[in-house]
Amino acid sequence: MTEPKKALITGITGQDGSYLAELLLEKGYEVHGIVRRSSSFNTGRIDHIYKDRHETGVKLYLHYGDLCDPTNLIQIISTVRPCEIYNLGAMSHVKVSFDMPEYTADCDGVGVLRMLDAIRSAGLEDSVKFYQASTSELYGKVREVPQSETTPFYPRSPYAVAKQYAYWMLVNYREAYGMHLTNGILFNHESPRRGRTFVTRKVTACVARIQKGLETCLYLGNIDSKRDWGHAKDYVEGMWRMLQQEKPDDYVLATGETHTVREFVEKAFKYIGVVIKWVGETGSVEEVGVDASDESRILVRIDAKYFRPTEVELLLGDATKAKNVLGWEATTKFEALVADMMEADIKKVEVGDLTS
Ligand code: NDP
Ligand code: GDR
Repeated sequence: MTEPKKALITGITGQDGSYLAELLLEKGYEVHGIVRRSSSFNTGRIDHIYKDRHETGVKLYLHYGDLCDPTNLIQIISTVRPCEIYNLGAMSHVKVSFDMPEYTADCDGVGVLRMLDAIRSAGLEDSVKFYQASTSELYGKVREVPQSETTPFYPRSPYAVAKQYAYWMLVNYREAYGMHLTNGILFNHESPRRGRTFVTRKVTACVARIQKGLETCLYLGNIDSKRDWGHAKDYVEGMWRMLQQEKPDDYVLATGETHTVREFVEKAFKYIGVVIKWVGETGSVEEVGVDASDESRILVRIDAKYFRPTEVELLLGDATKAKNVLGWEATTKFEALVADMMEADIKKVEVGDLTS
């Protein structure tokens, strides 16, 4: 009997890590994940597969570690000796990166260099295939639409600058040492497992709670920015396909559609039968409902706290290369994505899982 392929995932407890772990287990991989030590449980997104491991022999193993701890990374990679590594771990919140720029640089930038050097220290540079979670945030200030692998970068946040360092580290090590290193330049992708501080999930969770009378108003920042939103399940399939290629390369994954945050909010309310009527200038109080003077009908308000010092106004991806080379296409588009997230959050509210 042949040994199963071994994959190592950093960020396995996050949105993408959890879907990717499921996908690789389905494909018969032995999956190893790096988990940060936390004073409270942080494995909620993978508990279902970890429990299965005890009951049905699913091959999932977790290791404590951190991208800021090089000795620990060398130890894990040398011991596990994976053939594929998916580096999804990151301080992934763009707004928070303005509050924690140095930590973000350490984790999202230098952390990637630590992973690459840990592979070399373990003597695996000729055998490992490495996926780096690069991002459409690299494009930042609009210079070309749609954005593809050849669009120049102009990062607009400490997060994006750190990710740009990582991107170029991969390119450099690929050219310098011939390693199989691939950047997946992924546009926004969401799901019912999306963290609740990202705008899509913040909206769907809040709208579901408003429907049940648990909340009265949704507070948002810039509702005019545009994003190319896909479904995380589609995107982890794309990550895997990238590492099945004989040669490493960089690929954009995107839906090819762009929508404003405003449209996302409208669709989410429409899902619960509320038609939004926006009033006021952008950036002022927004109002919904029939009677504009009725305070209780104001379901969305703008709060300056959620604006970023520099914003990425427009993201729209061109995933033609991924389609041609990987045979990958986004299967879930905007309307279906909102519906999937709304359906899940309404269910969560019903069973008491979204109490705050
Ligand atoms: P999440 O924020 O849901 O998950 C991030 C993961 O990284 C979590 O498992 C988190 O652990 C872990 N992590 C955070 N800091 C460290 C650290 N210092 N050491 C080790 N692990 C750490 O992000 P997503 O799943 O949405 O995204 C996955 C990756 O893809 C990220 O790198 C993100 O920047 C990138 N990306 C995401 C896109 C998206 O739209 N989702 C688009 C493009 C790129 P814990 O659970 O303990 O917090
Ligand atoms: P983004 O996602 O910054 O694109 O990064 P996020 O959902 O945080 O913001 C999207 C847009 O919505 C606007 N916005 C708000 N955002 C948040 N979080 N909260 C609000 O209240 C709010 N109101 C308006 C933002 O200004 C922005 O324009 C995500 C992350 O997953 C990154 O890790 C990843 O690299 C990129 O997507 C691609």
